[in-house]
Amino acid sequence: MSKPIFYYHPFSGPCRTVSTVAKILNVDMEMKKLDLLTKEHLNPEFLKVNPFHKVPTFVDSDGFVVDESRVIAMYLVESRKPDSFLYPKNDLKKRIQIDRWLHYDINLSTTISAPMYCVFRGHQVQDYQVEQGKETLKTLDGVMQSFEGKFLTGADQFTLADIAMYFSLNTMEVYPKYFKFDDYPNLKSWYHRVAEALKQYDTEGTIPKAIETMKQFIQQRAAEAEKH
Ligand SMILES: N[C@@H](CCC(=O)N[C@@H](CS)C(=O)NCC(=O)O)C(=O)O
Repeated sequence: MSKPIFYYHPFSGPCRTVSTVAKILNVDMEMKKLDLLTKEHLNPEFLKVNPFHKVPTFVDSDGFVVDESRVIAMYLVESRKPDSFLYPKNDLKKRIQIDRWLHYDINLSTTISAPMYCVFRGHQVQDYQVEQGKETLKTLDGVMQSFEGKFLTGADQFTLADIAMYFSLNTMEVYPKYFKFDDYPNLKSWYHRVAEALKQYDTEGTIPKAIETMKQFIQQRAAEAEKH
C-alpha cells in the first residue's frame, strides 16, 4: 500500500502540528512541499485535491482527503493509534477537554497571528488587532495561573490540544513586536513546558530550525515594509 501524502509548507504552524503528531505516532508520510510564496497551492492539480487550497492537507493511502490541522491530527490518532495519550479513546471527559481547547485554539491562533500576517502582506497593523490580542492573552494567562507545571487538560501529560496551541503561539516567538511572552508569565512557562516535552520527538531539531527560519523571513518582510 502506498504511503499517505502530506502537503505542507515548513513555515506553517498548522503543518507543524500535523507533522509532530505524525512523528509521535510513527506515521510515515510522503512529504509534498507546496511553495505558498510562488502560489504552488493554487495549481489545478492541488485544487482538485483541496479546493480550499490550504496546507496542511493529508491524503490517506486509500485516497481519503482531510484538511484542517486539528482534524487531521484527530484522524491520525483515531485511524492509527486510538489509545494514544494524545487523544484517549476511552476517556470521554479528557477528550471533551481536548476538544474544548482545540476549538478555543482556532480563535486564538487567528487573533494572535493577525498583526504578523498584516506585516507579512505589507498591510498596516490596526490598533484593535493588537488590543484584542492582548486582552485574549491576558485572560489566557490568568486561567493558566492555576496550571502549576501541568498541561492544558490539567494533567502531567500533553495532548493534541497542547501541540496545536503551541504551534499557534509560535508566532509570538517568531514576531514578538506586539505580543511578548514576558508579559504573560504563566503562558510562557506552559509554552516552554510543551517545547521541552516535544524535544524527545524532534531529534533533528526541526521545530526550532523552522521557528528561526520563519523569524528571519518575517524580520526581512518587516524591514522591507518600513522602507516604503
Ligand atoms: N485552519 C487551518 C488553517 C490552514 C491555513 O491557513 N494554512 C495556510 C498556511 S499556514 C495556507 O494554506 N494558506 C494558503 C491559502 O490560504 O491559500 C488549519 O488549521 O489547517
